[in-house]
Amino acid sequence: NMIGTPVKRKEDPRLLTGNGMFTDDMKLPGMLHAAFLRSPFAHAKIVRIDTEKAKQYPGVIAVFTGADLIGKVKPVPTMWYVPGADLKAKDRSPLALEKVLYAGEAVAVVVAEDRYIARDALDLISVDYEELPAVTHQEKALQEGAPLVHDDVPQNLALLWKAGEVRDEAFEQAEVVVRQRLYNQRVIPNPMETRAAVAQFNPGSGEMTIWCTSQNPHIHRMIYSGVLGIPESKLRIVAPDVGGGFGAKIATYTEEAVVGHAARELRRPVKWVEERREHFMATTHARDEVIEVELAGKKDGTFTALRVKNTANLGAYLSTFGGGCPTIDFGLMITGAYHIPQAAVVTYGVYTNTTPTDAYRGAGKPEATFQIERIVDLFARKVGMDPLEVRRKNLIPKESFPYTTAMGLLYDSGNYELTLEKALEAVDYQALRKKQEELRAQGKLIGIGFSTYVELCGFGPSKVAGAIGFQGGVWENSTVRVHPTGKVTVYTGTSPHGQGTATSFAQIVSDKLGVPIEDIELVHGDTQSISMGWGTYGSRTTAVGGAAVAIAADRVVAKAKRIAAHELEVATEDIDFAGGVFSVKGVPGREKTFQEIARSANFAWNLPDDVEPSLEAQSFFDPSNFVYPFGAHICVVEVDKDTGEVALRKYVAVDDVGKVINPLLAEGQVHGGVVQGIGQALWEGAVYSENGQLLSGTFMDYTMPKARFFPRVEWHFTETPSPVNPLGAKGIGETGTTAAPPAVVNAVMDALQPFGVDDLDMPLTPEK
Ligand code: MCN
Ligand code: MO
Repeated sequence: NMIGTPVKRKEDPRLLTGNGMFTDDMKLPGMLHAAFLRSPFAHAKIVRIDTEKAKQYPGVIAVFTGADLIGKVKPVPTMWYVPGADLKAKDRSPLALEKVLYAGEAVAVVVAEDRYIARDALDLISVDYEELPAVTHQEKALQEGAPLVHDDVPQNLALLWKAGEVRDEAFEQAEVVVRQRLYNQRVIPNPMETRAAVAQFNPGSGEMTIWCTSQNPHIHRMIYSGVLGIPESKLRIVAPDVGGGFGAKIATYTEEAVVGHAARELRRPVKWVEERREHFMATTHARDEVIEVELAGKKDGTFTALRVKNTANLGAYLSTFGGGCPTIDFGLMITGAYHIPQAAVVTYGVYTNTTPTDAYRGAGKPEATFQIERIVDLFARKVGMDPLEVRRKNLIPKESFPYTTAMGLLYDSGNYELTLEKALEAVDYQALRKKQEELRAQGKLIGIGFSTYVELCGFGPSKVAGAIGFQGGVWENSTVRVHPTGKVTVYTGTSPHGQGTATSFAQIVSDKLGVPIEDIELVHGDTQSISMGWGTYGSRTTAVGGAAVAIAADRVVAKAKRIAAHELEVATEDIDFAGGVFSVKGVPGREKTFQEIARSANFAWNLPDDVEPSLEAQSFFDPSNFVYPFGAHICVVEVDKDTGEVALRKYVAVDDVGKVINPLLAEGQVHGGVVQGIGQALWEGAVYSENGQLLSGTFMDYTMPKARFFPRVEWHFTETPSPVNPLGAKGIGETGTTAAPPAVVNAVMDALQPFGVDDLDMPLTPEK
């Protein structure tokens, strides 16, 4: 069995020997290079743009402004339209027209013989701006008299969304109510590879190919097709090797479309590679939600009602899925892993003069988990109970599954106590508390923090998602193709960019077909390879894409069995298939290998009459529900009394993602996710000046987590299978960023308890 085995990544030998092919590695004959001029102001009128000098610069081929693109490149729309959400969506002009709405917005593009010339020529474009007052904070933007980001959107209120219901008495008559205002700060996703695009146009056929750093090429094709006015049949989007995305490469941006248009207009390929400084401003940011939470309950520690208000900063435009993160993704998960009979949420999505926000690893679920896990700790403090006991009292018990939450989601499976008990065992909880007391007596500030989370992922069950307000189906597509040699190519509509999917999918296929992993290749990230696919995000690739692969492989086996039966001159029911060998039941030695059948299927001179040639099958898989991974994370910290520095002493993660396909890759996902989550808790945070300048615009000012900050992240897992896919697998890609921030903040607040400190905003810097 390959599933469950820690197979090393098939991808690595190629990447580690420098044989990867990233977008910036592409060199096409006659290729030109683009560079974007970006607004230095957060909010300004463009009075005049003079590009003449830049156009004269030797080596410059063309300069385009917003006005040059009118009628040629359409505005880029959002994909987030939810019935019932009062939405004022603003499509994005590919290059700014009359006004710029955030520092870093693209104003013009230079296309030149090389990237240095293009970059130099940017300095020769002169733009007269008339600066306007800017607003960067969502609560200020909502106030009367605040500057308007879009003149026709009053109060800058881009969207208003509500769900759930709580009766007023639930709070008025409650024995205990705790309230807290939490700020889930703005973070800036930084994959190793910045964004990039290469576009090539064939003026004879009208066909265009865009290679770009995409997590979802088919969605990009769908949107760019409309934006560029090229039918999907003539537009090909390819994601070559992609160096990480973390959600920031889901959105459909404007630069890629502009590069495509430049290639069409100039009839030469055009490349653009984002600089890191540019990336900080031009690629979507995330989180930035002011969350006011109220939890009602009883003195014995039982929760009775939850009310949440989220005021979310959407930035200057509504990014592709920017509206989804603080609404549905966040709002439906507010009750977390607890039985809370009543719950309600309201989200105000606000335009500001900042970079648009969109998904970042977890996309709404980390914020939901943060608010519930923090308020649970504050509740425990108020009723004078150990946060562990409050959790035990309110976690949805095993017997209650399938369980419908107050927000209307169906948690179809779970065993929350199991992961909690395993985590307690791993840290030796009783002994740890005793040790904490001893060290406290010596004046040391030790804290223990919990996060018992549940996450929604595996997008998505199209019908369920449609019923709760997501529009557009998200299912998955796979073809398993067997060549005459018996070697296998698997096609998927998912688009991995670091997760190791070529390995995990090969494991799935290997178990089904009995073919060695080395004989199985994965093709992904190319709109030409399959009809439609939905990409990699929302930890959906294994649970939805992997399931499609498993089903297609089963169909291959079913067909191969019929061919084998024909060749072995028995009925199909009399054929056994195991370990890559078809054999006749009860007749030792009468057998055919999978490879032999692959050859006969393709050569086809001896097939049953009703069997078509070739050995290949497809699956379009749309699960019946989301998947709900869960777990318990425990963090131990020490706060230095003199410097305020937080040191991580221990971190234990116990996750249940159903069947684990590859424990080595899964553990890697947990390490990466936890580290990013702790990054948000302790160090990361975007900072804007009052007038909208991004002050944390380089790695000098924006602290990324570093390996030396961490103890070993200890990982354990339990396996409660998901009932909604044949693998029983749930997603693990975002569990770390979802669980870790509250575990760390709860631990630090526990450490600071002797000082009566209840809450501090992330990041928990020494200064705070
Ligand atoms: N896996 C497993 N068993 C399971 C589930 C997953 O063994 N039951 C392993 C598989 O090896 C799989 C990997 O974990 O390849 C992640 O699978 P899954 O949870 O299905 O998530 P996706 O493949 O859909 O990846 C998306 C997820 C998201 S949403 C973000 S954001 C994120 C993340 O993955 N971005 C990443 N992890 C990342 N890892 C890297 N290196 N780079 C990114 O940009
Ligand atoms: Mo993601």
